[in-house]
Amino acid sequence: MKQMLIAAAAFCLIGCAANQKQDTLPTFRNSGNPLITDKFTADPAPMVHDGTLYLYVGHDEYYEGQDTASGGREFNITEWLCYSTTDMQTWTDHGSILKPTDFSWAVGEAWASQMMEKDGKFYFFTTVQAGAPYTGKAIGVAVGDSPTGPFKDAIGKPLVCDTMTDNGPRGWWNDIDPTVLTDDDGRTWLCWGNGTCFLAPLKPNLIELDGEIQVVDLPRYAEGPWLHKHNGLYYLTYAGWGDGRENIAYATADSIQGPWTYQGELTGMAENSFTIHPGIAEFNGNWYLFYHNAALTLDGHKGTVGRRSVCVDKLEYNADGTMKQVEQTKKGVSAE
Ligand code: FUB
Repeated sequence: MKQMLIAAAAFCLIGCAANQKQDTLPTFRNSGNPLITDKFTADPAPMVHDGTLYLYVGHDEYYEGQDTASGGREFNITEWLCYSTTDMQTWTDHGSILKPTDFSWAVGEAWASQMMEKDGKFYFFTTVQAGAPYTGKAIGVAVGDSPTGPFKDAIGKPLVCDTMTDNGPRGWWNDIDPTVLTDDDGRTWLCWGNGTCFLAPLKPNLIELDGEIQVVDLPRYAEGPWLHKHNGLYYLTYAGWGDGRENIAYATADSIQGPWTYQGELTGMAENSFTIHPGIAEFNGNWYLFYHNAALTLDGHKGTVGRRSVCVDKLEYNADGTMKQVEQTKKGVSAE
């Protein structure tokens, strides 16, 4: 009896501490696009779990000299942030959940990611800049017991590194932007790539590849793939080449391994931004397209290549399964 009382008290203390933490986190109202207005944010990755939509983003940060930078120095992204909502209107800011340097083999660059839950564990697939002995961009996987962490490197090395893929048009920069989808047979697939779109199965443990890396041939493919499924159809949505800047395009297939049919553009180019990046989720009976533009000015710094802002608009389907073109709106999905 005494043991049961102690266990109940411990359970209550842990539960109360978690609730207290949740209650003291900052919140904000959705007032249209951009959704997050106190920081520059990019590469949105939504995950729905247990009635809550979690949104993972890279934290684009201004640094002295950024306005004159060129080459790879446009970006200064040193952490991933997490936000959550139960109604798309009130959002909780969970702050920083992981940094690239939490991977012992990485040196920086918190580029695009996606979170997936399996058997009560949360797997964060993400892009980083690898340090020696690896070269170039690489994909890591971190694991935690809750959607907001803490997370730790699951394997102590890259899941995908530069030597594992052919260097296509983007060379050492091509192993970026992971997206994951679990098929009806329980097999999870990893898709990624800049310049070339790669696809490979994962082992049930989600931390090892389980077969050959295939190349998916997609018209005007740039980067940022996002896999999802709707009414039995597979969708591969990605940043494509628009008119000198990126737009969002997509393809559909009856199987994750294709063949993929190009379905055209889902959006035009993003306001003021060279890049755009899709993240798609169904939540409370609606479908949403998250993306980023560079429309926000913060502390006197205008939006630009490396100072982007996450946005969200509704996503709708036609009767034949194709997606309706998404107009990038100022109102977004704000109720106000
Ligand atoms: O945020 C850095 C990179 O820009 C991402 O990995 C790409 O998808 C593009 O949005």
